[in-house]
Amino acid sequence: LILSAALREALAQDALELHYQPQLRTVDGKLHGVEALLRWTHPTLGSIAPERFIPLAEESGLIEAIGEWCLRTTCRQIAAWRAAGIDIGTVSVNLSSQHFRKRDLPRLIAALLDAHDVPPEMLTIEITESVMMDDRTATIETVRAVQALGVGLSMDDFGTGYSSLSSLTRLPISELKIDRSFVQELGQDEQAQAATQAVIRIGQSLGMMVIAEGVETEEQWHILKALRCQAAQGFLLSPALPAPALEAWLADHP
Ligand code: G
Ligand code: G
Ligand code: MN
Ligand code: NA
Repeated sequence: LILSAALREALAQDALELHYQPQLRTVDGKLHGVEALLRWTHPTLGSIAPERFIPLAEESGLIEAIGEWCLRTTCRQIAAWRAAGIDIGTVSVNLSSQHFRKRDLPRLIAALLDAHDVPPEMLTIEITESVMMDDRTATIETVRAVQALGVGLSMDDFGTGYSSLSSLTRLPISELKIDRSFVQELGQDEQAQAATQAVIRIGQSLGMMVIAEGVETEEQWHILKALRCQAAQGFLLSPALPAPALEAWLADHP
């Protein structure tokens, strides 16, 4: 309860930060885009992991304001990169299933894209299968309305939740993210590798972009490339970085 009050205060004081993790195409190692990841450094407790404060924000209802802050900050950052002539590809933002219960989410996204003159195709929204668990028709309609804006929709942590296949066909998903629990087994476990290969094929046969998460070794990168997974992100390539550090990283990785 105390931590959620501190989080509320951090949001009010603009003390949250977004860091951006590069996603590289396996075919040529060039930038596909970046994923925006939330960071919170508490003045006395230090850095607090999103695994800890996101569930707290979801329970306390603060998640809506946090998601809105992430969308606004991302649109502002995309505008700054565009103004500086930096080609960043697509920028992905994580939203919780609660956001899709609100029918005004598509209007909010449309207003932010418009205010910052951001082309909709530069923005991707990452959702998890929990959106499907929430089987109110309003949720599905909201997801469809977001997609209708021209924004990309990505299924995060694919393969770890429930009803994986039905969520891919019932929602207008354009991108699939292979969870790092699969990636970590590549080169170690044949079954996990077969499962990863199957996921890549499913994504491709549905016309989706497939991105692997949590790539930490050269071996994982080469296996993903051989399996024709289109893009990957992970500590091997780069952690999530503050915008200025990402710009420096990009200058070093043409
Ligand atoms: O960045 P890190 O690996 O610590 O993120 C851990 C978890 O927190 C991941 O599941 C990630 O999706 C989630 N997360 C990170 N940033 C955000 C965000 O802005 N919104 C939501 N809802 N989840 C986030
Ligand atoms: O849930 P989501 O996939 O959105 O979260 C991505 C999380 O994974 C972020 O918290 C990010 O910091 C973390 N992450 C990014 N790259 C790696 C990696 O190579 N290994 C591990 N273990 N975590 C990673
Ligand atoms: Mn994600
Ligand atoms: Na994930």
